[in-house]
Amino acid sequence: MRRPSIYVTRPILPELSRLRPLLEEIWDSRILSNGGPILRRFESALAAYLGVEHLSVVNNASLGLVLSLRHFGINGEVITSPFSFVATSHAIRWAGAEPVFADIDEVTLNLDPAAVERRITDRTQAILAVHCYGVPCDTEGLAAVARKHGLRLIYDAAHAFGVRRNGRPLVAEGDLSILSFHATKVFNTFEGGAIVAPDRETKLALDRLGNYGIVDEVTVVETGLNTKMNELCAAVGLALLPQADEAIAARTRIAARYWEALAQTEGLRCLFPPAVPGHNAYAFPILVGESYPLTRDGLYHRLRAEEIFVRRYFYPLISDLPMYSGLPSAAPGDLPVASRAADQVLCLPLYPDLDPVDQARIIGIVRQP
Ligand code: T4K
Repeated sequence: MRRPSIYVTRPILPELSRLRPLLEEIWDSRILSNGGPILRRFESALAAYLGVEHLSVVNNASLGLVLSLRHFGINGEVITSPFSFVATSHAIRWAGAEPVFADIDEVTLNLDPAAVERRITDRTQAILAVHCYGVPCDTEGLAAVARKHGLRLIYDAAHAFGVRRNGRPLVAEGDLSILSFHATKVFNTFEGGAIVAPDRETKLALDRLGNYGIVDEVTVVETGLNTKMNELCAAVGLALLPQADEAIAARTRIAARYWEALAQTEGLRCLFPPAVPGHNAYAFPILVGESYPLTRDGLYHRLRAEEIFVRRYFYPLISDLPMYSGLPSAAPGDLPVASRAADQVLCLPLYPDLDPVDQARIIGIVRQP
């Protein structure tokens, strides 16, 4: 019998019994968008879940990033990680600013504060750091650099849903943090995201900028954008929130199985132990080193031949893509850690209902390719 394909991730979906009454409410009210009642309830429930006071839900993280940069009027240089999904740098360009790439730390694969500091010029206005795979950045180190040089510190927290450190939500760090609720994420609203803001004033300013800059029927005060989440997506979010803890717990169990089975494999480095308290097990990245029997791409193709669709998140480096590779900061020789990580990384399938039999098969192949 042909085995079904296995993907790197699969979305969780809300119980239909929880979603149905919300759909009926939408059908009754015919309020589909523009800060509707379900969106407002979702925002409150989400803030409570994340342990923050103020946030603005948006229609995706990419626009959330653009909106955040525009909110601070950032149009100069923004220091960022080349080891991320391309949306991070694209958002900088769409905001009217220019990405400047700095190298990452060997252990966390997130921006190295010392490398960031070396990239600062008199045009630098902000740092856009990424908590890659939900692993926290060196937030103290980055905050110190930002403070010393008067820079905004914004976090692309697309992967960091629910991550807590020392009991504190990671998304409370920095000036703003942007979450993604795309289908591929730990928590999803089909498409969506949120910006965590430090106070109500900032939240309301973000909401206005994301609603075309409209104040009232006759007053438009700025060149805004449309970043509103519709009621259907908000309903999915509201109905799914009660399942978030169990989803993270299930991911953590699966990550733990990978760790136990693979951590000692010659030539592989599993990026982080799964039992780090407060982590969300966003992904299970491995680095394929020289003493492994196959190259990273060899293992990628070996698994694909079995219809196991692992992914090379994040290869190629953003700085190697044609629209960025000409930038002075994109020279691979200046980004040695990021370049090596991009050449070695492979993300194994990880999602709450990954079948243990399938996982055992994946582990078997990775251990003996
Ligand atoms: N910053 C960072 C650091 C990010 O990682 C992302 C997004 C963003 C910003 C921007 O967030 P959003 O603007 O999207 O809110 C995916 C996602 O499209 C993207 O959201 C995500 N990061 C990135 C890491 O991955 P692809 O092109 O690799 O996705 P795709 O369609 O190949 O999907 C991967 C696998 O997921 C599929 O093989 C099967 C599964 N899948 C996917 C979808 C869309 C499903 O089972 N159901 C689905 O509906 O980019």
